[in-house]
Amino acid sequence: MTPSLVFCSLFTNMNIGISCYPTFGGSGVVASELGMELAREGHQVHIVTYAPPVRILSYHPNLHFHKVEISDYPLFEYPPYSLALASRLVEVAKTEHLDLIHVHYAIPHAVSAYLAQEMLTDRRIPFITTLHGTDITLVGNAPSFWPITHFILEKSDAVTAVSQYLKDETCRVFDVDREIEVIPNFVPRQLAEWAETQTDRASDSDGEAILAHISNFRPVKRISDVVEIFARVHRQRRAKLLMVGDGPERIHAERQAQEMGIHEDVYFLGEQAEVEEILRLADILLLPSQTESFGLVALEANAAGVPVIASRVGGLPEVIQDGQTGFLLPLGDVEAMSEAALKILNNPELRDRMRQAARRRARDLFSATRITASYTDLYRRVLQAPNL
Ligand code: GMT
Repeated sequence: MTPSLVFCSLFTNMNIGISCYPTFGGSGVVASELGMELAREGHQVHIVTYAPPVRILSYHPNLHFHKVEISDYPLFEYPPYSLALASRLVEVAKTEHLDLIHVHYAIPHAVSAYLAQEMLTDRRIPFITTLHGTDITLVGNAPSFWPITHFILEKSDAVTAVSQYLKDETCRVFDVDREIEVIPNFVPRQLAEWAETQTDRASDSDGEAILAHISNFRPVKRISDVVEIFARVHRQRRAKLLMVGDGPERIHAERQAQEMGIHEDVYFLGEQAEVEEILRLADILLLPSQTESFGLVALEANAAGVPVIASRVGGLPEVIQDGQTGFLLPLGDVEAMSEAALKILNNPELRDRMRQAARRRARDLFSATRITASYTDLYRRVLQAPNL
C-alpha cells in the first residue's frame, strides 16, 4: 500500500471484509456482532460467506453481505468451498476497495484469505485471523489440518485469540512464537441494552426454578451432564430445564430425559436467534462443557443477570468469577454442579448478589464498545506495518 493510502485508512473509516461461519456457533455470532459494531461506527463492512449470518436479521447501514456461491458440479464429492471463498474475497476486495480482511475461525477462512492476498497482485491486503477455540483445540489439532493451521498462523498479518487460555493452547499445540493478541468476546449490544431495561426480579426460593442450557449440542458440550445435573435438582425441588439449540447430541438427551422420567419438565426449544427471551426466564445457566475457549453464552447469561454453573476448563475462569458470578466445578462432577445450583436456588440473598455481580462484571469488562475499540486499534496497527 502506498504511504498516502495508509495515511487515509488510519484516520478515516475503513473498508473491512469479514469472513465467518454464518451459523449459530459462537464464532459466527462474534463476527456478526463485530460487523454490526464496526458498521455502527461508520466503517464499511463486507461480510463474505455462504449465507446471511443468523444474528444479522435486518438491514444495517454500512453493512453488506456478499454470498459465496458453491458449485454442486457432480465431480465434486466435497465442493471446494475454500476456493470459492478465496475467489469471492478477491472480487469483493477489488470492487469494495477493502483495506483489510478479518477472518473468524482459522479453517478454512484464514487459508482462503491468504490465497486471496496472494491473488491480489496490485496491492497487498492484510488479513487478521481470530481464533475461536475448536479451530485450534479440535479441528486444527487433527492430523489432517495441523500443517495448514500451523502455516496459516505464521502467514496471518495478525492473530488474535478470544482468551489467554486459547493463546497459550495455540502456542503449545502449534509451537509458534509469533505475537498473538488476546481480545475477549463481548456482550452483544442488543442484549446489553435489553439488560439495562430489566429491573431485578425478587428472588423466590419456593417458586419453580428454571435452568437453561444453550449450545450447538455437540459432544464437547457434555449434554448428558446437563440432563444429569437437572435430574438431581428436580429431585429436590420443582424445576424445569430449557434446552436451546440443536445438534447431534439432542436426540440422545431427549431419550435420556425420557429414561430418567423427567421429560415432562425438559423442553427442547431448538435454535433461537434471540436469547433474551430465554435468559429473561432463566435462574441459572448450565455449561458443563469438556472444553470452552471462552464460553460466549456464559457471558451473555451473566450480562442478563443469570449466574452460570460450569466446568473449570479452558477460558471459562476468565469469564466466570467463581463464587461471584457463578460456580466453577471439576469437569464431569454433576453432583457438585447440582449442589451448586441448589445452593443458588435455595438462597435468595446469594442469588440476588450473584445476579448483580454478573451484570456488573459483564458491563464493565466485556462491553461491545470496549472490545470493538481493541479490534480497530489492531486494524490500524496492522495497516501501519512496514510490509504493506
Ligand atoms: O464449539 C462451539 O461452541 C462453536 C465454536 C464456534 O467457533 O462457533 O465456539 C467457540 O467460539 C466461541 C466464540 O469465540 C467461544 O465462545 C466458544 O467457547 C468456542 N467453543 C469451544 O471452545 C468449544
